[in-house]
Amino acid sequence: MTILSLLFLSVIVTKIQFNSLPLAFHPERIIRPLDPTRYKASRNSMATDFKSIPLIDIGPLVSKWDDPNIEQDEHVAEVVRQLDKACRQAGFFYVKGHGIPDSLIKDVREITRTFFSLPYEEKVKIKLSPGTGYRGYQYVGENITKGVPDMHEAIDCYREVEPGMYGELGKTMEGSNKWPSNPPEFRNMMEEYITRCTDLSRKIMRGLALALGGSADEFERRGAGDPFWVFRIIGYPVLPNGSSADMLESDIGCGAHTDYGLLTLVNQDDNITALQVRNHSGEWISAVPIPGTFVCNIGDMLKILTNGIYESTLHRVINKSSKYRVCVAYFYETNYDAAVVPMDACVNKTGGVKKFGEAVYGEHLVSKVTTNFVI
Ligand SMILES: O=C(O)CCC(=O)C(=O)O
Repeated sequence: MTILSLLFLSVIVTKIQFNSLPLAFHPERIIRPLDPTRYKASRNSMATDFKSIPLIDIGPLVSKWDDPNIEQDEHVAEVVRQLDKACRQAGFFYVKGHGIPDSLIKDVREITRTFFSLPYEEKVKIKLSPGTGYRGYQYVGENITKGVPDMHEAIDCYREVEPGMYGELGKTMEGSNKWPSNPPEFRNMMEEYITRCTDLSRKIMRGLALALGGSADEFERRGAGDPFWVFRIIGYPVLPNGSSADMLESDIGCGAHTDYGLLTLVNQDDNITALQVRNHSGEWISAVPIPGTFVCNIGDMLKILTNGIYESTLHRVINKSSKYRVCVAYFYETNYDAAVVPMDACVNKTGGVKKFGEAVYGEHLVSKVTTNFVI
């Protein structure tokens, strides 16, 4: 066991640990009033003045991810070095050599386009509401970012939460996904895709664990061994002001935000540039589509764990094109009930002061989800 392993042990408190102690010892961790401002310190993305987003061939990591001698492989070491640099400088990177078939990546986008082209009455059959655990279809403008309606429609999905699974902490998110029956193959295809994205994310997280000086399966053993996931199937309509230089705030497809968890995999249309990432100077850098790749980015939980060494960078989406844009975003998270604090090793590397307080992932998610919708 490495020194970092021991440090991880002390910083991520999982459900098993909660359950092994009487609730009275730490009731504030389980039943705490939700306070969206508590994580404010993790907002203000800084990153560097990057002008472009790096592309990393993660092939060696994908093929060696479960090799017990992975740490000795020089090709993996090069991937790890590039991942580390990208996460420090931009919090964003593209990956190729990821092993998910190109045909599946494209089919997922095509079936999404087919679903969103259906009449409203058909789409609304799987309507999102608090009663569905915030799962299902949301119409254009229903999702709100910082008080402004987002110009997109979407199907939101989450890993299933069974009744009582996480007590009070899980109540808001209890439910199973609302899949459309039209197109008929939608559910099977998306479920296969989610499984593959979960596997791929685990592999990339192994690379990041190595980059931080831990053992490859560090995150799995210390708070992300039973990862929660979020999955958003998104469509951005063509906007009336789309081609004009002065777009209105109300024309933004998805307002500036950071992601909640550890790692996001974005599967975007090949021919429309719409995703933008903010650098340290406040410039918006376009994540121009690179066919066959995923755009990956770091979420708030990884920023907290690394005491800000890795960035959860602000990003937004503006579809200025004359085409309907599709994006399928998979979010790999910690365990639902993981209590995340900066890792001692990262605190030591950043001047010895913890920049963030504890964040219980499930609370963080619920505080965002319950303020995200006009419903
Ligand atoms: O549409 C995209 O490219 C990204 C969407 C996104 O940032 C999100 O859903 O959090």
